[in-house]
Amino acid sequence: SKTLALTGGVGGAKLCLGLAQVLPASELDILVNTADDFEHLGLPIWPDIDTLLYTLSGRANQTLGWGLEGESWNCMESLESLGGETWFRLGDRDLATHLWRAEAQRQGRGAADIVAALAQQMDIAVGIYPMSDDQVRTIVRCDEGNLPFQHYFVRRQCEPPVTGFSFEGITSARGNASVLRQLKAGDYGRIVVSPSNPYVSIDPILQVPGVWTALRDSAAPVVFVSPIVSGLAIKGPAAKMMRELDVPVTALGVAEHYRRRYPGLVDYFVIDESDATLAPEIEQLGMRAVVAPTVMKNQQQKESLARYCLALEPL
Ligand code: FO1
Ligand code: CA
Ligand code: CA
Repeated sequence: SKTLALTGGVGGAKLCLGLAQVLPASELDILVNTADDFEHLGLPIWPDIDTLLYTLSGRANQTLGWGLEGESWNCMESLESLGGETWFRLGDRDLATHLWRAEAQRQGRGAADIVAALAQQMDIAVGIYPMSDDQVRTIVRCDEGNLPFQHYFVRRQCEPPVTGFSFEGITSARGNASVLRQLKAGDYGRIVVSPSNPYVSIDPILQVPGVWTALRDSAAPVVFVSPIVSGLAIKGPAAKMMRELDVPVTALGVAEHYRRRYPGLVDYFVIDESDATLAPEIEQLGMRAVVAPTVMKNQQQKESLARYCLALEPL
C-alpha cells in the first residue's frame, strides 16, 4: 500500500527525500503546505512546493535552505539598480520556475495540475500535491498588527513577537481531490507528518476542511515527527513562536498542541533520543511516544528516520 506524507519547507523536505529513497515512487504521495505562497513582482511564489521539487530533484541550494544550487543573482542586481523591491530574492534560475508557473496560471491551469507538470519536467516520479487548489494565505498576528507570512518571515526576519496565526481563505478551500479520494478509499497504509513548523506548515494542511478528520479516520497509523529537539527547532522560527505563545518549547509542547487541536489524530509521536525522558508525559496524552534519532544531517540519517516511521504498525 501507499504512504502519504505531509510537509512544509526545509525540515519536512529532508524526511520526504528519505521516504523517496526507501519507497518505490508509485508508493509515495506528498501533501504540501501552500499557505506560505504569495504573489511577488507579479509572479506566483510557492516556497514549500519549490523546496520539495528542488530537494527531490537533487538541486536544492543547501547553503541558503531555499532556491536552487549554483544560483546567480543578475536579475536581482539589475532590479535593485532600478529601485525595485529586492527584499525577497529570486535567483536567475529560480525565476524560470516562477515565470513558467505564471504562464501556466494565465492558461487557466490549477495548482495541482501545475505542480504535477513541474514535477514531471524535473523527473520526479513521487506524487506531489498542493494541499488545495484554492488560495489560502497565512497571516501572522503580531503585537504591531497582522503581517502576511513572507513579510513576517523574510522582510521582518521573524522579529515581531507573534500572538497567533490565521489562514485566510481556509474555510472555503477544498482539499486536494486525489489525496482525499485515496484517503477515503483506504489506499494509504502509512501516514507520516514531517517535522515541519506546527503553526505555519502543518496546521494549514490539517485545517483544510475534511483533511484532518480523513487522516484520523484512516486505518493507517498516523506518525508525527517532532520538530523540536532538546528544546530547539532544527531550522526556522518554531521555537521562537512557541516561546512567544507561552507554549513549553519541548516535544511535549508540540504533542499537546496537536492533541488539543486534532483530538484522536496522532497515533505515534516520534521524539529524538535526547528527549527520551519526555516519553511518559507524551503517552499520557493518549498517543504512543517513540524514540529515534531524528536529526537529519546526512542522507543516511534521512533514510533511517524514514524507515523508522514506516516500520510503525497500525494500532
Ligand atoms: N527566504 C529568505 O529568507 N529570503 C529570501 O530572499 C527568500 C527567497 C525565496 C525565493 C523563492 C522561494 O521559493 C523561497 C524563498 N525563500 C526565501 C524561502 C521561503 O520563503 C521560506 O523559507 C519559507 O516560506 C518558509 O518555509
Ligand atoms: Ca514554509
Ligand atoms: Ca486513526
